[in-house]
Amino acid sequence: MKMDDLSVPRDPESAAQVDYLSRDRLTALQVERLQRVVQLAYDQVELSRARLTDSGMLPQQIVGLDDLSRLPFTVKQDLRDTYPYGMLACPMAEVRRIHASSGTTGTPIVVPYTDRDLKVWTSAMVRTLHAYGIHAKDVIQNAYGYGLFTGGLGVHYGGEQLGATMVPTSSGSTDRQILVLKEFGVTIICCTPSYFLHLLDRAEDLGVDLRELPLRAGVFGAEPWTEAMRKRVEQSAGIKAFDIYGLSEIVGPGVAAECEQQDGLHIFEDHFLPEVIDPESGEVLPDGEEGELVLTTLSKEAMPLIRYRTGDITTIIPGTCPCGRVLRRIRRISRRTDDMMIIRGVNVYPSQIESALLAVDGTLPHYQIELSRNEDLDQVAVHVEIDGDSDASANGRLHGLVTDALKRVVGLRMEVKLLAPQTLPRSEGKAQRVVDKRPV
Ligand code: DLL
Repeated sequence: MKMDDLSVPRDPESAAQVDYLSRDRLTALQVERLQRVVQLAYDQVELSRARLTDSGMLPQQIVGLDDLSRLPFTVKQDLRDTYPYGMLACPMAEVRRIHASSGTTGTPIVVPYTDRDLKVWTSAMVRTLHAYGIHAKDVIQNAYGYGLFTGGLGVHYGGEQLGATMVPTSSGSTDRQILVLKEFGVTIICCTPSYFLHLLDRAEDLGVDLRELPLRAGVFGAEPWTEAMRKRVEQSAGIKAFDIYGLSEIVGPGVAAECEQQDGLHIFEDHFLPEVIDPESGEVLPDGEEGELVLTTLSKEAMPLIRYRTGDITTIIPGTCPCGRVLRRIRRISRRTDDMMIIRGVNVYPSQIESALLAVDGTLPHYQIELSRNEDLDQVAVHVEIDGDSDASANGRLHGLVTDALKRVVGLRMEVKLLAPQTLPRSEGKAQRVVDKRPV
C-alpha cells in the first residue's frame, strides 16, 4: 500500500489494512500528515495562523509527534466565532457537502467536506462496520437521522461502500421501523441507544419479539450509554450491541469504533490523532489516565482542526487489543466536561445515575433527571420507569433499593420517583436525560 494513498478500496479487507500496520509505519504516516495539515491550516485559515504564530510554533518546526503538545488548541467557540465559513481551508467550489450540528445552545457548527474528505469518512465507516463483523451480506437498517446530522449519511455511505444492503429509514416513524425490521430481513440496526430502547418497547406492544428476527447486531452511538445498558439491550433483543463514536466537527460517526472484543473503541488514528488532556491545566496525560479527548484531523481538507477539544471524557487504554489492530483504543465516552452537575457540592454525571438505576432489578432503562432549586438549594429528582408487573407492595421495596443504589454510586441521597412504563417522553435521536428547571 502506498504510504499516503487515500483512495477507498471497495473490499473492506483492504480498507482495513491500515488498522494492522506496524506502529512505526503508522507513526511515520501520522507525522507526515500532521506536518501537512498544520501547514494547510496555517496557509488557509486566519484563526489557525494567528494561533500558531502566537504559540511560536510554525508548521516547519514539526518533526515528530512529540511536537503535537506544543501546538495551540482549537475549541468549539472558535467554530461559532467564525460561523459559518471562517475555518474553511479550501475554495467554496471544492466543498461537496455541508453538515451541521445544532448542539444544545446557540449558533450551529457548520462542517464542510471536500470530495476527498467524504472518501476518507466513508473509508472510516467501512472500517468501523468491518470491525463489528458486518459484511456485504448484511441488511442494514439505518435509523440515524438523514439530513444535516452526520449519523444518517455517514453510516449510509459506509454501508454501501462495504457492499451491504442499506435500508435508509432515517429516524422516527417507529411503527414503520418495526415493520421494516420484521419484514425486510434486516440483520443490523443503527440508531441511538435510547431510540433502540423505544423500538424495543414498541415492538413488544405490537407483539413483535426481536429475538425471533434475523437481527444480530446494533450500532449504537451519538450519545453516552453504559455497560449496564449494553447488557440490557443485548439480552432483550438477542443481539450484539456495538458502540460507535464520532462528532460532526471532526467528521461525524466513524472516528472510533469497537471491535468484536467490545473492550474499548479503536480510534482511526491515521486520520484522527488522539490525545487526552487534563481539562483544567491542558496538560497531556499519560495513557491510562482519564481526561478530555483532543483530536487533530490528519487528512481533512475543507476544515482541518488542530488539537480540537472535544469536551468528551475518556481514557486511552494502554496496551494492545487481542484483535490485532494496532490502532489505540479509548474507553467508552461516559460523559462530557459540560454535563457535570454539581449537586450540593458533589459532582454528578448522568452516566453514574444510569449505572446505579440499571443495577437494580425491576427498573426499566428509561429515566430522566430533574434539577430544581428550593430556597437556593439545588434539588435533584430521579424519575425512572419500572417494570409494569411490579405491584404496589413491591414498589416500596424497589424505591428503597433504587434510593440506596444511587446513594452508593453517586454519594447523594436523591428524591426517586418510580413511574409506570411509557410515562417519560421518548426521543427519536439523542435522549434528553437532564431537565433543568432551575431559574437562571
Ligand atoms: O453524534 C455523530 C455520530 C452519529 C456518532 C452517529 C455516532 C453515531 P454530533 O451530533 O456532533 O455528532 O455529537 C457529537 O455526541 O462529542 C459526544 O459528546 C456524543 N457522542 C457521540 N458518540 C458517542 C458515543 C454525532 N458513542 C457528540 N458515546 C460527541 C458517548 C457520544 N457519546
